[in-house]
Amino acid sequence: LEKVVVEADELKNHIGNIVQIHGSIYKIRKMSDFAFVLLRTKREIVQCIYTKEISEFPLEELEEESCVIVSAYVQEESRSKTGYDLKIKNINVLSAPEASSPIVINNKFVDTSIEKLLDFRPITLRNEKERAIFKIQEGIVDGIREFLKKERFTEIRTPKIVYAGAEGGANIFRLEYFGRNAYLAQSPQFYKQMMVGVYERVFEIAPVYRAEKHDTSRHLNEYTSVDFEMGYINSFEEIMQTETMMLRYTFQYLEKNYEPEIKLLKINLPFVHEIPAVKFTEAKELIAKEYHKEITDFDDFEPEEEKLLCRWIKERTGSDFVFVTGYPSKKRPFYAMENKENREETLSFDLLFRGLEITTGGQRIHSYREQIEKMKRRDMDIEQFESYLMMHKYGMPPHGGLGLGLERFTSKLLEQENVRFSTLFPRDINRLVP
Ligand code: AMO
Repeated sequence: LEKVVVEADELKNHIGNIVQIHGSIYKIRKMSDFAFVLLRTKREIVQCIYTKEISEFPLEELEEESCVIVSAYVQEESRSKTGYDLKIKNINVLSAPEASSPIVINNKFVDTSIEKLLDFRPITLRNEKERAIFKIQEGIVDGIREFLKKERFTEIRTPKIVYAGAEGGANIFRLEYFGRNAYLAQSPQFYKQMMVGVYERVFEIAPVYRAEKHDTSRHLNEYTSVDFEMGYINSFEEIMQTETMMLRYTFQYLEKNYEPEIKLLKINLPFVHEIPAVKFTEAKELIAKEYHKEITDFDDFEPEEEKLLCRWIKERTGSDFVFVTGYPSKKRPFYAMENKENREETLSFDLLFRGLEITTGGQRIHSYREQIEKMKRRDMDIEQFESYLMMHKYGMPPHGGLGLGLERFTSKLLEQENVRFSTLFPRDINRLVP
């Protein structure tokens, strides 16, 4: 019999052959006269069978989390889910662990606190479900990227060490840069706008930094921002339309390419048709009226209000998403374009998904004069922003875009309680290690 080196997803093509496949021993489950040896490969957990008749070594020699090359016979078996059994002939141990895992990682899920789950991240991620989360996240990014490229967006990479904050507020990390002040980018806002003047449509998927001092289930200090920016738009609604199509495309992409993970994590993929939109002020009043909630903050949503609005929309329309438009100017950064009819209001929006804000977007000011005027009204140091204002000064099309928080999006898709579950190695106010 010929011995071939195979990947897990090729096994079905090798019934009747002896194959070699490598991976880590995920779990050994002893039965009365044989044992299941589960092999963790790149994406699949492969079930192998140890039997005294075929296997040429004692089972006691095997240890969980050993890295091995398995030689096995792929035998047709109609009772098996896969249509075959993988009977182990021999195992070559390449590396054995020094100690056994301090946390049980090979059950259906890792049964521990979120702190331990994250403290032991390098190994807890080996759990089948834990690692599937980040395959889904990969699929989200691939789907988004494929969609945006199809729509003729150019992918860019912008600096994360910057000279000024783009989003305002106190949540900016400072650092010393060869004797000068520098910051960690809160967003690629300035740079993606500049690149609209170059490529018309651009996007970036990269880390950004927010010095959030609050320990909440939705705030990270480092997260992945999915940003796009497009020129020659007629209105900010065009950005919302593009995001709607992007989400629809991404869910289809996941459905097509991530079936095993969708099944394993029991993901409920939302159906995206048209996403309902409500104006900010109307949403505030609606929540107050429907849920007898007193409005305490007239300029922003409280987390509870985001949840209630989503609930209301879901019950009325069936949509898991809702756009909220016309956010108050004073809560939006200086680059946001205002509604000419009502200066208190911006031509911007947020997208809420299953109770949480996952996107902010809108139209930007493209006129140099208008931008300078607004900055003056805000008492900003115009000189400091000279390099940003260059694009306005030397010609810019009407444009707008958005930023979507990848971890928030993933965690809501997976209906998790905390954004950290969808962050490989979260950075929060208490966490820098691992
Ligand atoms: P904003 O500051 O609203 O907008 O951020 C956009 C999206 O990023 C996510 N997000 C976060 N995720 C995890 N932890 C955080 N601390 C955190 N902060 C924000 C959210 C949010 O909706 N430049 C604009 C976008 C634009 O207009 O293009 C911006 O950064 O999902």
